[in-house]
Amino acid sequence: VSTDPAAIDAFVARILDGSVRAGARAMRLVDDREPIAGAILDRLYRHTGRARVIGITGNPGSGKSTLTDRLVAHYRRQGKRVGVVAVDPSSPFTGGAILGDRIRMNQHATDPGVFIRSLATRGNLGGLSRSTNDVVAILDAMGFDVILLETVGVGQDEVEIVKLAHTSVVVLVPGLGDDIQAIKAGILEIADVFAINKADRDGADRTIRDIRNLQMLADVAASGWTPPIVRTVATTDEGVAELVDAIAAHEAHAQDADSDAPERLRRREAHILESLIRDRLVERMAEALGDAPTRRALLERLVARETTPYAEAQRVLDGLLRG
Ligand SMILES: Nc1nc2c(ncn2[C@@H]2O[C@H](COP(=O)(O)OP(=O)(O)OP(=O)(O)O)[C@@H](O)[C@H]2O)c(=O)[nH]1
Ligand SMILES: [Mg+2]
Repeated sequence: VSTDPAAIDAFVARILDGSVRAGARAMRLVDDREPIAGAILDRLYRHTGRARVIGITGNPGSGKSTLTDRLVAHYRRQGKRVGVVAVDPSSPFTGGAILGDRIRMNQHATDPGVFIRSLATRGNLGGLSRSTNDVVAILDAMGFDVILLETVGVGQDEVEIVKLAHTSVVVLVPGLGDDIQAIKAGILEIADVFAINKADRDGADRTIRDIRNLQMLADVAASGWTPPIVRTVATTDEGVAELVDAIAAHEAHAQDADSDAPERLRRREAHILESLIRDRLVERMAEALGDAPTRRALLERLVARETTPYAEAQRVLDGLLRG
């Protein structure tokens, strides 16, 4: 893509037209941190905000990808176009293989109404958040109605990424036992819908009871929305239609007077804005700290107490603010 404004406009028009080639190309530009990506995203952004972003978060191996694969099939039957963003997929989609930058789910590989993209956890916190935001914005601009965002729900990165979702599904498996106590704060905060996947295993009832108890203790009903708990067996599609209904109910609740949806939309923009600023600051900090020898020399001076991190931090910040 040339930097000529007319060429950028033409490229942007192709993305808005839903061209898979142009969309994939834009994502590569984002990945490679090409400066032109910023200009493209800036032009696309006004056309975004139509897609419904659904986060699918859960522990490794809880069945997120299998469930996502099933959800795609359900939404396709409703005639919706579906984008999938898998952040750090440590295991491939069911029966799929990673082909270039596209994970192909068996049944959806040749469906033009489905676009699947994986993102590796490689950069810093802001970097991953920002790439995810950018890819979701491109899919949104391409006209995908639903965007499924699969993230492993363990680290801070993922909690950040979930802020992008309009509805966030937390996938749990039976037999969590006492673990649920450890994760309760985190999951209660982010879940709009619980999927108890692998419900073909023992212990699903117990897990559901545990969550209900936690919800009661936290008095979630007071917020106007009590996250429904749906049992699923992703491998056989059992309960997936009910999960789709629970997600739709959460979307419908956004119209209610007591919904926090307007506040969430603002929080979503705050998250995107702050990710951009943080990511650029981190980049510029790295530049300001200089090349490896310069950095090392500074660290040696710190070790020798010839200077202090307080003074050096101020010096770097002053430089950034002036520059
Ligand atoms: N018994 C049973 N197995 C399931 C179910 N759902 C998924 N699995 C299996 O669990 C394993 C992990 O499934 P994935 O969909 O890859 O899980 P994931 O959460 O995406 O895993 P990561 O991306 O590695 O975190 C696979 O072998 C699935 O076939 C289920 O409902 N019941
Ligand atoms: Mg997965």
